[in-house]
Amino acid sequence: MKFDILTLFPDLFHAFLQESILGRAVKRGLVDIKLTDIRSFARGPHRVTDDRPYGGGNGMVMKPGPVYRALQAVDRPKGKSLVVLLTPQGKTFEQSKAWELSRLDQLILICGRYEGVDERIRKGLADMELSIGDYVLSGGELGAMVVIDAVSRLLPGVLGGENSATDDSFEDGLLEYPHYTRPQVFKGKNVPSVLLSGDHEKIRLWRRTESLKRTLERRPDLLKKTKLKQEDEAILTKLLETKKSKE
Ligand code: 9D3
Repeated sequence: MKFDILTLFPDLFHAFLQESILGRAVKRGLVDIKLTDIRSFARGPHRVTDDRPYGGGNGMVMKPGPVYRALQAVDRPKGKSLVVLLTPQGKTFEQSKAWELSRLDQLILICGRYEGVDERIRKGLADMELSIGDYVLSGGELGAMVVIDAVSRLLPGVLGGENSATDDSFEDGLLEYPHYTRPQVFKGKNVPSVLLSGDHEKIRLWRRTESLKRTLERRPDLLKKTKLKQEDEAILTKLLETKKSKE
């Protein structure tokens, strides 16, 4: 898969792109990432990329011209390609969208800066607008990194085990169960004995119960979205009963 990043701050990406999993994927030719510096498409001796908003008001607006020309300079080989604008007004990026994007041949990410981008970029050039959540960032760069990270690890061969990605939290709509590794006792705290029992069915049930318990406590919104199996429904009913009797 080819990622193209259009940004005013290409240097922000260098360490990220060399990071272990992604860096290895690039070296193995599974992903190809190209940075385009929007400023190099700006005109005039000062290469200005922002300007004052028509109608007045605070803050600056990203000029459409440099972004337009940067996008035109992006190589678009045959295949499925999409232009995504990272903006606080976009739909919130989530795992289902990561899967959707992972089926593309090319993902072109435009990172907004300043108070916002000229509306004609948004409407004319972008196929989709994405936000990464309800908090204020300084620009779209961190958003682009989040999208690249989440999408690239879903591509075949990028993670070690082929199934690694589908085992993750959110893939079945629940939070993960607690994990433990050695030592068996740490600062006086023991590993739950069921995990040492060797009883795989008991361990599976314990983990499923802990997953449901956590999701119920911390992210009840996820439970509403996900279709639960009959076993999960039974566990959940029990959990809700014990919860009630504690109140
Ligand atoms: C004062 C109104 N703000 C809109 C919510 C202005 C504003 C804040 C932050 C305008 C641009 C930005 C820069 N942020 C992004 O470009 C951005 C972003 C974000 O701020 N939060 C979550 N996801 C994203 S993706 C791009």
